[in-house]
Amino acid sequence: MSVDLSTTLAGVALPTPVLTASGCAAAGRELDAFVDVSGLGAVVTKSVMRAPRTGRPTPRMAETPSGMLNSIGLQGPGIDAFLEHDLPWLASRGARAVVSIAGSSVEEYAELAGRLRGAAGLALIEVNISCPNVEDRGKVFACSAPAAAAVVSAVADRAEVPILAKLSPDVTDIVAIARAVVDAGADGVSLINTLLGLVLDPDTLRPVLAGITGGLSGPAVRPVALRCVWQVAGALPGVPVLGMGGIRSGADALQFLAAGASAVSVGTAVFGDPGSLQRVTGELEAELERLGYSSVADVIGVAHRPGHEVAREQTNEEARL
Ligand code: RRO
Repeated sequence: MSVDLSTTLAGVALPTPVLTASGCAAAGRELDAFVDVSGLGAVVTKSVMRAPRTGRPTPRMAETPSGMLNSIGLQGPGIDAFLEHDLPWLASRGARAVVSIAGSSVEEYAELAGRLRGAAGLALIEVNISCPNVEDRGKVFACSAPAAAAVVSAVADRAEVPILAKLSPDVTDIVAIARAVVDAGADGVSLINTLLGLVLDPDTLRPVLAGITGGLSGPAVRPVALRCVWQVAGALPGVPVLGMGGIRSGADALQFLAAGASAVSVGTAVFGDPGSLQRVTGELEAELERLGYSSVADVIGVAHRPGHEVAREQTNEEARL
């Protein structure tokens, strides 16, 4: 049996449901030495802002049990250099680009969406309204439904491609935020950004990160991410979801699809294993086959269907029980 891995995310056809995660593979160039980026579902680029940025001081990463904390602070080349060098390179490689944009005001997001009009290779825009590493926590648009909606509405007015709003798990009710961004014009949501965390040095008892707090990612956050996907997909059926948070195997990816994601991003796993995107894709195919699914489309959201039957045959051992 062969499995049809193709999927559709906010109306955009993708050959596989496994994408990079924003911030974990820059614009794909370095990753291309390990995996053919044109074979990925898409490359989700590091959030780009209007101007170049050096980001926060070092140290900017700290290891934690089953995860890591980052405090990069939106380092990037700025939209001019991105449009000149990064996006054309992805297009020349035949990769689909999901361009993540970030701003410090509604106007900056709108300008970025305008600058992306007509860009070759652009499949979707991911509107990053949930970076935890901004100096002013009051500027995390995704922590307020009206602020999130204002950004998304301005981007939707200017964008030529479907837009996904990337949300933060650090809220009381993620469904309320998801509903607000969809009502404001988002074509789907990306769930989730990192969780705000802190690590202290055991000897100095001072924060390890120069930026003090940072975003927690990796397997430690996976149940939180899966819960967010489950809640949003359950409350807003039909709203496309790109799921992410600690995925490092095909079995992990399958959980997100079953919870309602149409595609997934693999992020932190790439740092330790640059080949993980290809491995996760292969493992996902094997898992689908093992469970008797002939296509990714058939498994999306199945966890919400009471009494759904997994299609696979019982193993001999199970039959004996
Ligand atoms: O650059 C960062 O520090 C960063 C961003 Br923009 C984000 O969205 N999430 C994160 O964990 N780090």
